[in-house]
Amino acid sequence: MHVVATAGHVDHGKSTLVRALTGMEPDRWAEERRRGMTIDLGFAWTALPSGDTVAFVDVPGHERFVPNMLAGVGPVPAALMVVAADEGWMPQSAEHLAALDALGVSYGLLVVTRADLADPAAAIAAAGAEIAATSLGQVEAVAVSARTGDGLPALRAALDRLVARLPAPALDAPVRLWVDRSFTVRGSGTVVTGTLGGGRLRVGDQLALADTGELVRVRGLHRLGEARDRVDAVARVAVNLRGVPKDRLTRGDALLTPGRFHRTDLVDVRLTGDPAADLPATLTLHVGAAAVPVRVRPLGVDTVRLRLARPLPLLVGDRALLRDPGRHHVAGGLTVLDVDPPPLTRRGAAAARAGVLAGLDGRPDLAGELRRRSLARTGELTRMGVTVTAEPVAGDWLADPGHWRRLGVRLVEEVTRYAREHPLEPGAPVEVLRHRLDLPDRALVAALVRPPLTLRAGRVACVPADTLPEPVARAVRRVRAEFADHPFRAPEADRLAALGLGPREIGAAVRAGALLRLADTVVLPPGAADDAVRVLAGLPQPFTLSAARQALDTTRRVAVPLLELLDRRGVTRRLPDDAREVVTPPA
Ligand SMILES: Nc1nc2c(ncn2[C@@H]2O[C@H](COP(=O)(O)OP(=O)(O)O)[C@@H](O)[C@H]2O)c(=O)[nH]1
Ligand SMILES: [Mg+2]
Repeated sequence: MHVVATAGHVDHGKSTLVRALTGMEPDRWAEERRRGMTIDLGFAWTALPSGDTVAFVDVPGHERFVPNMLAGVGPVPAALMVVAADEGWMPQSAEHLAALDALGVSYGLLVVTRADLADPAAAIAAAGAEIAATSLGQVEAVAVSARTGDGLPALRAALDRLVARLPAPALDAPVRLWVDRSFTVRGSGTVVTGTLGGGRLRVGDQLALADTGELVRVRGLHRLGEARDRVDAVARVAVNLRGVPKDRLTRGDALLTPGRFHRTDLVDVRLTGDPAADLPATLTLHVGAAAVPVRVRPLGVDTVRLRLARPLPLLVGDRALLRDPGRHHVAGGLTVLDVDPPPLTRRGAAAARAGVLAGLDGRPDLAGELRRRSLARTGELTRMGVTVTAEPVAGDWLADPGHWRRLGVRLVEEVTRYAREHPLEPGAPVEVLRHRLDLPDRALVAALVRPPLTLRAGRVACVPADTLPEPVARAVRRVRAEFADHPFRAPEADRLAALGLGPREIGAAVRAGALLRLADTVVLPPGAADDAVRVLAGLPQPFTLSAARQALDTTRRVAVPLLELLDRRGVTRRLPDDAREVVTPPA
């Protein structure tokens, strides 16, 4: 299916044309039929000669209903510009064309209607020239009379040529269905309709409501009035939602594939066409079927920041339109450049931002996003419309390669600096490093650790192990000298303290391999455990604690934890009667 919108001045025959092509009544409201004027969007469809189906979104032409017109045109990629042969180019022809141009609509036809009332040549020439100057470019023109039926077969053939040129929809794309109508059906509950431009919907799907993220379930789907289990883009679709209260959804809301869109109330955009120098500070942003008041902050020559009155699920590259509702006039089109722009708080930030935006074109680009953001989560980027093809550096984090290399260098510097500042600690805590490198996640610190860095017990150290500070090294040498005659006689705690060896210094010496620690303040020379096994292996097996103590020439204060250490290492074994035996004799 293809979807095409009408556009053009009021009373130029848009609805009559849709009626003639489809046999369906696009004006749904009694008031519309009574007044003979389209107020809201109308929907109708027909089969073309090729067998393809085209659905029409028929829009109102009256200037009071331009917001309705924009809601219909917003999600539709092609338009029929309708001009009456007897009236020619009119103000609303111009505003509708400006809207199509602002939205970047590039597929269309010129249909000159009421050709039974006047020679269509002048209207074709005038309208053709206006259209050629827009995003639509040169379009095919067809003159028709809905009254006589003249030109309708030619128009059907031209429609076939038009829809054949439309780009194929991305069926694997996430769904963003802009709601253009919402109503309740007795027994079914809430139904919304919209133009599905990409992706596919299935009965049973879970979708997120764009304004709150609330999850809802698809209870039923209709396409061209028929119930379906599945509807693929492009399509006009009616979605019956389970558990959604009446009036919960209105035009401009959206149904989304959960987790795939970034809701934003702040965007940086490029104005297209000839942006007015004196853009009003408040305007209405029209995108998809939504219309939201925005505050405009100029940044560069053609770039501005928009603060939206409520968040919308926008993507980089989205086309939208700014309109001045007071002055009934399309102020301009725009392309969304950034849906998650940085705050502009520092002095000069706006100018710097303008410089960045000057280099953006609204085409989502992974390398560029990473260059600007340095680090980003995969999900964050896909939610902005960026296709992620790079491997994460850690978890779901992606990094700009240059930034990542610089972080690796800085990490070594920070670890070394920390070791200087805290010589007694076994390395810098990951959290401290995360903070110093201003990283959002500890996993990133861990991922940056590579030789000469090591990560152990939540700390990053630089190998070779940092040498002990001189006073500690000196104290350790003194202690070890005192072991010379009685290698298993550990100095008392106050002796260690007198030498300047408190728990932290002892810890540093132990980690440096300069001492063996049995308990808080019970230390031996580093090879003492192995020496002890050699001594104990010479005893009659099994041996008692007392025998071990005597053989080692030491006290219970040392013998008990030393034997426990050897038990833990599996070189001695404790028997049920508290005696021990050496399991693995020393080599
Ligand atoms: N003679 C003639 N009248 C037409 C033709 N198309 C539309 N009209 C009349 O023009 C008026 C406005 O048509 P309508 O379709 O409501 O215009 P819209 O506002 O553009 O939708 C109606 O009175 C139609 O009957 C045509 O081809 N020939
Ligand atoms: Mg109409």
